[in-house]
Amino acid sequence: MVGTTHNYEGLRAIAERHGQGHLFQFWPQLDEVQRAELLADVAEIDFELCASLLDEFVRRKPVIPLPERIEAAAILPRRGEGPRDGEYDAARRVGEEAIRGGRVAAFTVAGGQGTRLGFEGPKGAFRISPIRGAPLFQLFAEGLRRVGLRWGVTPAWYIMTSPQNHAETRAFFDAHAFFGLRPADVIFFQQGQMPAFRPDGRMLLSERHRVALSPNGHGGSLRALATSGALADMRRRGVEQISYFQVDNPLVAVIDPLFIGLHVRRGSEMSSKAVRKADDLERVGNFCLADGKLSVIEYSDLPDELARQRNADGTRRFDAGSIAIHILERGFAERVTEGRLGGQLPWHRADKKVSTVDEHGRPVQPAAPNGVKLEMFVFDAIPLARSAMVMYTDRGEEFSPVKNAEGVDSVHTARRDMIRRAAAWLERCGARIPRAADGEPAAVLEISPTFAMDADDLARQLPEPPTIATGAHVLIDEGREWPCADPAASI
Ligand code: UD2
Repeated sequence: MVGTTHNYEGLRAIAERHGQGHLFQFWPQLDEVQRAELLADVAEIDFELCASLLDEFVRRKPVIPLPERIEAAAILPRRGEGPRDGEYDAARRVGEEAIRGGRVAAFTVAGGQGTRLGFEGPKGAFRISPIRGAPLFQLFAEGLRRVGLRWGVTPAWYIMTSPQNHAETRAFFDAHAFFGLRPADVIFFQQGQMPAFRPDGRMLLSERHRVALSPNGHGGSLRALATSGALADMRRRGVEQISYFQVDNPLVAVIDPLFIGLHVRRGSEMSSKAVRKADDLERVGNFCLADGKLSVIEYSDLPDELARQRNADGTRRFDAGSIAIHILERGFAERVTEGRLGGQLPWHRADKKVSTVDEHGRPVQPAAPNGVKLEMFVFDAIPLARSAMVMYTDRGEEFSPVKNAEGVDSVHTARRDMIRRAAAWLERCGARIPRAADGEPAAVLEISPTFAMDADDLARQLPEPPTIATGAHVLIDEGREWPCADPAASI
């Protein structure tokens, strides 16, 4: 292997110096290919960074001090009512102008492993739509094509993968002809990784020749945008605003002119969408003012008595849940990622079961958490913004994540919510929707995002409302099938 010896000596010396020489304990028994893989893993590790985190986060459980003052944040409404009417109309126009000018790009964080979903493969390849079985990536691609049809410019799309799913994600787009997008406008890049540690600070091997590495959290996206050259590519293309969303939300509006326009007009560097929480303790981050700064406090960190607090009128005091939809100004992303440690956000510890090997190199599947993983969260960038805003959106319109195989935030609830939203849009266009006794639509409905991006768009497109019979499967699309959109794949 070219350069193996040199790499070996250099990397082993760095590992030894940081007390991690055991990563090489099986070296004499490894073949050439395995040695190269181990060296590639070790080369990924930022030993200095890891060393600086061990005492605070790994050897003991970090005590994250709560801010002294936690107050409710001011959240903009979804619709401009009364005096806001003019502002919202103007903002929508500003957003549309930015799109037409090619100044907006989409950005999907798709590096996570869909472990909870039990799906083998990149999560974006998961077939979710109720009739066509269109995968998540297809729905986002269709949303972008709709933007292109409406405003003449199809935004570039940046997709952050991880080393675990990068090749498969690219192959998936290739196999499906990029869902009709120009391949040059879909840019993939990989996020960084962190090793998992034993509680004593030693890094874990997942196999005799592999370090237990895993993605460093969606907060790693900022640094990855910079180091991959994606930010430079945006600059070349004239992109100024980045529309950020997670791969797991089939209802997301990939590009929302109103949201972009409000963000631009208010001079916000990082903007966010929120939904009203379903209950006091819903497992979403909470928007609040932490010592006067707009921030998100994870549900697990917000004391219960605060989560349950009420305003004088009975409404929930901390009611704005984070749905991980943001606009980042490109200049802001550039500013926070400057320098060697640029883009570092606070680290969060998670204790996890990590497959490893024993001292003889035999596989060990732990029954209880044996490893510490460290991740960054993108919302921790919000307090770094000179100016930041949050607006409410409607849950039924924009948020139904696919996280679990069953139960809450599952495949079932996401499909149900896609059908509910299609029904609401069709009703707005004058269609009569048959309903079951429990009020749910008694038909399977799907609207391709290429056909319409919201209810108004649908009204503009539909010559007349369709007739929908009980039990019917109604697909409204542009009449073209992409290779994976198998019409027989009705789910
Ligand atoms: C996240 C938020 C939660 C809420 C919820 C909305 C955190 C800690 N919590 O919950 O407040 O907004 O989403 O759905 O963020 N990802 C990567 N690389 C990584 C890790 C994750 O790209 O290293 C992506 C992943 O592919 C997915 C997204 O980030 O698209 C969310 O990850 P998650 O499922 O771990 O987030 P979750 O459910 O803890």
